[in-house]
Amino acid sequence: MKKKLLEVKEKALKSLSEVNDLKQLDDARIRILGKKGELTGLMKGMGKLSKEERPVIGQLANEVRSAIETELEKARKNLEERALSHRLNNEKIDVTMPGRVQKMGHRHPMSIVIDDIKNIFIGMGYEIAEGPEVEDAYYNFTALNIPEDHTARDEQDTFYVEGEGNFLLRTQTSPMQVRVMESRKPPIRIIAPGRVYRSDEVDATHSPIFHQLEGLVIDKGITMGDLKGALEVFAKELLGSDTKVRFRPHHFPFTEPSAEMDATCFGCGGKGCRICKDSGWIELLGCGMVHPKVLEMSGIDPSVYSGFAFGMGLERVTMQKYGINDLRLLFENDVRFLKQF
Ligand code: 2U9
Repeated sequence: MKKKLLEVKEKALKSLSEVNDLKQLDDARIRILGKKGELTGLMKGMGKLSKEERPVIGQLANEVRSAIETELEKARKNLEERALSHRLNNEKIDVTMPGRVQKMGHRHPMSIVIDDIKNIFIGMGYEIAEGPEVEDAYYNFTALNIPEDHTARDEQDTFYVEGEGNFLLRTQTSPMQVRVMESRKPPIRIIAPGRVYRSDEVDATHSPIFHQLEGLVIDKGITMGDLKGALEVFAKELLGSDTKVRFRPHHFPFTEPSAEMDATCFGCGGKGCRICKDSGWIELLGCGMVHPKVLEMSGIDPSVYSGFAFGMGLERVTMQKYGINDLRLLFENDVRFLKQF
């Protein structure tokens, strides 16, 4: 047994000194120390030894094993160092090769318009309020004075979320303003930009996802005069200082009175052109004085405070500003389209 052990050791050390790569080293390890390896086989036979022999041979077997393991480790280090220096010698970097040109990205036209509008309102002292796109129907409809039987609540128009509660993908950014009214005392002066969702088929003017920007101002003594002043300044900053605005009566459940605001066309200055379909005016936004019931529901006393609100569809503003005639172009992210702005 002793002789056999010493033979295995000698053979093992010899074959380890001859290995040329990591694969050969691994093969040798398995051949010697593996489950069916030479040393393992010998050690399994130790059970047959006498009581006296067992500890002596056992110790020798351990010494042999540890000598082989030390040698294995040494050989592995050697081979790894050899492999590294081989790579360092052969993989030289050719510093004369031309670099890879990184293609520059480009801001999306919607991002440009959203940032422009945000900056105009920040300049007038408004804060930006952002919030959840999955909303409670209370914030999206009820708190905005939208009746239970209103068509906007219909499943044909709104994406409801299955499960407990009455959750939906917000159809407007107004629930954000309700959240701000509930959580803060006036004066409030905010804009809420963001993605909104309506169950619509896709075509040149409709998409189930689009972007809105709404605003809300609440304080003591806010009047329709404040609304007109703020929105006229906004239109002049966005479309040019020669821009004029006009207000037409309208109806929204959350504002009373309500109006739509048109601006003189930035394409022709009001003379009539392709952009304004020869009318000289472009429809820019909806607006109105916040309905007293809406204030009251969010805990603001309408006998002390009043406010105005407005809302615009950002795709439409972007398409008008850049003369884009198909909404789908804004969602396709085709670089040939994007790099034009
Ligand atoms: C609260 C109270 C009132 C937000 C408003 C509009 C008028 C409006 C449309 C423009 C084009 C939506 O994207 S669009 O289809 N919006 O005309 N939005 S007033 O009024 C509010 C909001 C929140 C608490």
